Amino acid sequence: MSSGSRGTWVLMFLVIISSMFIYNSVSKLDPYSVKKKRMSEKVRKMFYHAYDNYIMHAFPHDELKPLTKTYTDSLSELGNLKLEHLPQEYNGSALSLIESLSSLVILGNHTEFARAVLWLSENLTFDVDARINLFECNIRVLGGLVSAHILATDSTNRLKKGTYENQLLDLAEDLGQRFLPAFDTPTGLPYAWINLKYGVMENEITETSTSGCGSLILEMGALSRLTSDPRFENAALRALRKLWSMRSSLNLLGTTLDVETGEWIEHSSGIGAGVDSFYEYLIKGHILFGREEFWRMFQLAYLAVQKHFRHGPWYHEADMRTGRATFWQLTSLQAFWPGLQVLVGDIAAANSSHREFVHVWNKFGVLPERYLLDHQMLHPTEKYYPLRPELAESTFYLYQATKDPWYLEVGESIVDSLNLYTRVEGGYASIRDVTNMELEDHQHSFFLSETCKYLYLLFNDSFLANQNYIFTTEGHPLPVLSSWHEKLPEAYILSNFTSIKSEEQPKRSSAMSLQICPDAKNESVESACHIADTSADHRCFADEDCGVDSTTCRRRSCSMAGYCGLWLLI
Ligand code: DMJ
Repeated sequence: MSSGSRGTWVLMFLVIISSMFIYNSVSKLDPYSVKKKRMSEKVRKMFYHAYDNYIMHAFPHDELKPLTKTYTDSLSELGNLKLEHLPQEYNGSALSLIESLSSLVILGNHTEFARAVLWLSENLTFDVDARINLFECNIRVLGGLVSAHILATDSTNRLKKGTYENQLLDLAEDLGQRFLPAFDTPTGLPYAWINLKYGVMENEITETSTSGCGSLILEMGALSRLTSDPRFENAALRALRKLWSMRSSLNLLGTTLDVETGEWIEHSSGIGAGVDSFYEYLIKGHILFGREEFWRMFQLAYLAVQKHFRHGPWYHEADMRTGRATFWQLTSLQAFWPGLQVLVGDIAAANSSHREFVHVWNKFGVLPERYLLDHQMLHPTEKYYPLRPELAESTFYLYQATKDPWYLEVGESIVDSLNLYTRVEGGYASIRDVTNMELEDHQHSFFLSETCKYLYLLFNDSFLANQNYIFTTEGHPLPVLSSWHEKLPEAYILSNFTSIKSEEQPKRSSAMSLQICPDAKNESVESACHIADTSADHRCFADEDCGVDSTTCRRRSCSMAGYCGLWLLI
């Protein structure tokens, strides 16, 4: 061989080796990182467009009216029940700012977070003559304050030393105390409405919802843990237990009830309005506090839903006494359910429902509030889309669990629709009618606390790296701390939630959730039950190679493809 051709061979050899090296390192990178970066920046800008307009035109009132660039003091109107008169004294409680606190942290804007904390510390008071909805105030205000307090005091030093002296916790404690008179009923079930200054008003209505009684435990439980005052958690627990005792023999609950008599008013229910977060708080309450009791309730409740409400990928409503179908409707709020299913590892069912919601989203451009499945048409009056987060939330959970890039596509189309139909100069406006995209002058605070947050986390989950958070129903993160767990929960045996097992050898399908079981090497991650997989790359030969999921405390198992995960047995 001549020296020239030898040189060519050596060069080719080097090119092949280096391209193999480049290929290897590139293939180890996330192939979607460019798209994720672009999209997370887009969502960041969306958040600030909504937030800055709120600050400019509505702060310190509750919510922004983006079309007229004015404000609404909505806290006392939430819950769809109107206040007869708004007391003069009530001037809003900076609701949208409170809702934005944890989003600012997730976006890494610690300066604005510090400014907001300072303003709230100096100005916020709950000693106002305002009749507020307990459930809404709990998830939005109490949850926002408690979560932000934890984010302000964890080990990350987001706030400059010495600038924070638990003011948010003091505010939360004050608010929690103002909630307590609502629970003073013969049943322990709380009134839906309470006046922050004067307590339960004379002749107050006694009707409330299942969510109103059963979705308080995360915020009030966390408040008790932080203040060492057990009254908040006890009140929420008593109400939840009473509610659970009212279930039917089918383990179903209704939608509305009377807090004085403990009798059901509306016996029909589903997984949407008035009930949704009851289910959510059973599983999340179990995750946060490690209570076996919540897990037992959740299992029975979840199985009853899958048995009586599920129809293929859809969920209809049914009478709690008979299980007979009542309304065949898809509602926008139901879209959170696939996200909840990811938490328990029922990923195949989550994926199939999520696809249907996406289909409806694509059909209308956004998700209408109510769609009549039996008539394949929109509900005549509930044609609105108030910037709800539920589909984005489920998309985020499913992407976390599966890393299937299809969910990134879904997220992108949600972002595009929001910008196309709802973005106006003064913020983001709700849609009054999805058939003509007529706008309504309202930017709900959950757009800041949830919709933007879940979309951002879908594309940039760095906030979650090596952390172990659950999100309240309003999207406020709470860390899962071993010190909050009453006892170490047992590792749960995988169960087939969705369908009854018929085969002797169940097949393992669906996706793994690497994200949920943190890296084996990371000892600092807080969990009451986490047992790392034997191998850091989560590969396995048998179930014994897999550990215990840090968030749900369920045992992971080895898939056919040789990965540990929360697998669904079908
Ligand atoms: C939010 O306030 C919460 O997600 C609640 O659980 C349901 N409704 C809204 C968002 O749609």
